[in-house]
Amino acid sequence: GHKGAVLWFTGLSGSGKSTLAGACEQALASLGVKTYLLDGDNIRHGLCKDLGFDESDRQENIRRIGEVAKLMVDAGLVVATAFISPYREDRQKVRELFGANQFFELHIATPVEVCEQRDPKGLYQQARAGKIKNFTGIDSPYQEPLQPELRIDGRQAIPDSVTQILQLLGEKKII
Ligand code: GGZ
Repeated sequence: GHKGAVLWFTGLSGSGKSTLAGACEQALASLGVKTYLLDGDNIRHGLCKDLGFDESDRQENIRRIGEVAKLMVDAGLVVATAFISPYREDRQKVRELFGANQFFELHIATPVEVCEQRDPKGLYQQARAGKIKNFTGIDSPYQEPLQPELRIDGRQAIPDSVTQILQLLGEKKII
């Protein structure tokens, strides 16, 4: 058996958080853990499709995702979320929805220069050209977690990061 928990991935666009969250979901599923991945594809196109990227819309985005994650954790799932979630206060409010050892803030720490170099969707280039406003890391802030449960170097190999995260979940008696 396992307990419900949320793996709250936070980091810049292009940091690798969605890839890593997906890899964790797969690894957990193969261990027989009931998991679900919340990311931009299933949230920003549905529940949060009315929201953009100014500060108040990001705040509301993270609030809704936190509430959905809470329902899923109450149902016993290990939920992985992959959103920039750039504001410390918003992440703290989500943390407060959960009990001790239910909320794992995982900072995917990839330098903005590296994210911009990767630029898988060409968004940094568009932000530099002024075609996208309020782009995180360019003209909108990213407030790094001060005390995340784990800070992961976004440049290391995905399987190594997955191992680190599963080890933490084991230590905390989630899985
Ligand atoms: C940051 C933006 C923006 C702006 C569109 N700033 O790399 P992606 O494309 O797939 O991930 C980014 C995603 C960020 O959405 P989140 O819901 O994670 O953001 S937040 O937690 O701040 O609410 C990026 C794309 O949406 N995108 N415009 N201005 N990222």
